[in-house]
Amino acid sequence: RTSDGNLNANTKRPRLGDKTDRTRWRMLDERGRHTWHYLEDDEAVKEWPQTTADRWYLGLDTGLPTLPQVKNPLDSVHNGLSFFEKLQLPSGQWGCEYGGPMFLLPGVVLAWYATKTPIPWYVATEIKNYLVARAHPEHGGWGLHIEGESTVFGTSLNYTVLRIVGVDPEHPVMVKARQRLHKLGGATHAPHWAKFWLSIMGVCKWDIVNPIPPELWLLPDWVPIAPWRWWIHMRAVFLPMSYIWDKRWVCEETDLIRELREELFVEPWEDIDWAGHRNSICSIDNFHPKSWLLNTVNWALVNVWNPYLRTKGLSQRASDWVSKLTDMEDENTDYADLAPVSGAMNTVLCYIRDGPGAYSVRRHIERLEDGMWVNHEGMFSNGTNGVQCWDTAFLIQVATDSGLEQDPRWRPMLTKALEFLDDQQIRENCKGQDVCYRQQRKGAWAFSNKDQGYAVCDCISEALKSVIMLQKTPGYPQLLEDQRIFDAVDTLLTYQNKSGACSSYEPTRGSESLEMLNAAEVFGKIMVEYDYVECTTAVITALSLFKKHWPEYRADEIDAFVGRSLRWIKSCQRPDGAWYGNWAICFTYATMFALESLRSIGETYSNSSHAKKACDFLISKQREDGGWSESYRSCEQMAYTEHPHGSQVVMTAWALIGLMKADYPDIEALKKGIKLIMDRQQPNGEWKQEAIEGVFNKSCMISYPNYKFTFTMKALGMFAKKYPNEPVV
Ligand code: LAN
Repeated sequence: RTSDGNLNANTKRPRLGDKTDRTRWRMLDERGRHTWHYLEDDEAVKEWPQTTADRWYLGLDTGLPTLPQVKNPLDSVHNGLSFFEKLQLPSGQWGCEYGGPMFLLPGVVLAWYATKTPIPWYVATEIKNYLVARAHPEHGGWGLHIEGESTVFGTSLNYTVLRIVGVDPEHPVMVKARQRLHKLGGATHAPHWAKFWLSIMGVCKWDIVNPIPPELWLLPDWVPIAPWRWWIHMRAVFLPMSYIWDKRWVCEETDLIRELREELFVEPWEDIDWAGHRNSICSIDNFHPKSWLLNTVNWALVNVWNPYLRTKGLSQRASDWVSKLTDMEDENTDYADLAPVSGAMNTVLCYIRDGPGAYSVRRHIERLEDGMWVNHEGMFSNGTNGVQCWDTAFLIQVATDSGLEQDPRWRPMLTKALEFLDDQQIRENCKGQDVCYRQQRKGAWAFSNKDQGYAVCDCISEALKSVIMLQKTPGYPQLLEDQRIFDAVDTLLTYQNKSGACSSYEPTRGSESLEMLNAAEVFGKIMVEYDYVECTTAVITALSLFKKHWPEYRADEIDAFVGRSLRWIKSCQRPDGAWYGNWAICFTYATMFALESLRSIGETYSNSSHAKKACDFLISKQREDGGWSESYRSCEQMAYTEHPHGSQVVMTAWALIGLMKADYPDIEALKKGIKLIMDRQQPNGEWKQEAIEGVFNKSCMISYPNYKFTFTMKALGMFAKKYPNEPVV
């Protein structure tokens, strides 16, 4: 790292290159912690050679051989596994980029700026390249996510990032972005989170930010709006936000900041009525308009409470408590934090509180690296510090669903994957679990890794299924003794909602009406945990598999749990036969899960009206070429919408898996889809990236690049196992 600390606009900006030498980038995998390194020194390059995985992530030629021509779906799985095997990392998992949202990188870069963290030239250069590559081709600017139209949120923040890394305001991409931003109303029309970050920068004044009182954290637990009831990501984000808002902290003013004040607004900066723009928001950004209730509360907080009623004593107590909770979060995650959004904010909090150079600040800055990724376009921030446990569990299931777990060819790869899950199981509950409102997690798996350590019920379930299936296959090491399996089940059994369904990180703790206080504007369904078909199915299938092997353990509770969950799944089928998906796009994804749940109690096309209706729905969406093609618009509009780019392999795989789970009788329809997936496989066994696959909070899309391997192979493998003699090509 360079040592010229300050990034003052005219003096010490990072040196910005056109591009870096891609052959010098390396991804370091330390037991599932990823960090990217640029080797400037030729000796280092020799000592640490680039791996196939590095080259693949970076879009460089991997030199992997052309594989034997495939004659049937199982050959195709073998070729896919041969390719994917080359990407397995030393710790046993598959590293993966996890981009998509366009508001993550700004948090990280603005946190660097606020804390005067130097940005090495190669990082600055690749961030610039990424954002230039991702500017909206037609309108300029950036959206909420990579496929969305440009918004004030995306444009004001990413424009700022580009200026921080040293891009000239007269660069054509900047000129176009600025025009777009001004057309949309300028940064005064940004949503809450952008106003928050820009106020830290001193580009906006704090009066433009709707209140985020830390006092909320003093509410007793019984209060229906108390923060412990919120969805965990809201808690994690509003915690540091409230501390920083309370201090109205602003970083040191620089030339760059003064220039941004000229560039981001439509009106002269001195004339802006900051308080008057608290509620200004561009209509494209305004996915979830603030409710009348929230507007009233905000009005009262600004006009009555803050000037007349707020007391120093109470606000101090509140902010001390917030600070303590932040410390607990940092300690429980070794400063990795729940995700980069809150991680960046916690970094700023520690900088304000502990001062530059403090351990908390240094460790946060190191940990922010865990979320950064480099691909063929450049550098950006992932949605989490990786997808390690999740993707590893699915890869194991590719083998078990295809009947390949006994094949000695794949045993070393699968054993390594099992070793990774063994290493990553969370063995203890959090310190101060009840004080910091954390869910029991002993025996669980996180989505990413153990450092982050947040249990999610479907991540526990998928990992648990994978572990059980491999350990019950002769010849695999018994790495997890029974007690560790029971720990996972004990934790899973804490996850059921009253409805019978499961949510993500915790059972639902608050009412849906808390959505009236959703202040983020750009997301929907964000305030509390909801019932999710995907998560519920994962838990049902994990508990059912467990019960087959350990029929005695907590048997009655498991039966009751599974029964309630299944009733819930049936109850939320839509009249058209589909289920709405919350974590990937969209009806295709969720319907696959629901059909898997139905299958687990023997309900299929021929004997269940639910399964039949679901299959009919899926088949009605199959395209001429045999594939499926759902657009992210489905998630926003809650109605099935086709993707303009035509069939997608990942969606095709989801639909086929669902249909096969239901024993859908028309094999010709299945064969058409299988053929499409096989035809898209490259001669080296890989599949190419197509449209974005994942979603959260209804409006924001996120990439799951490994799905084009895991789900395609799973569909092909299931077909091969089910119809071993059926010719497809
Ligand atoms: C994720 C990623 C994984 C995902 C699944 C396991 C797939 C899902 O089945 C349950 C929910 C979960 C764990 C999930 C929740 C929300 C996350 C963490 C994300 C989509 C990745 C990024 C997103 C996070 C909220 C991004 C930060 C944005 C805020 C609004 C704070």
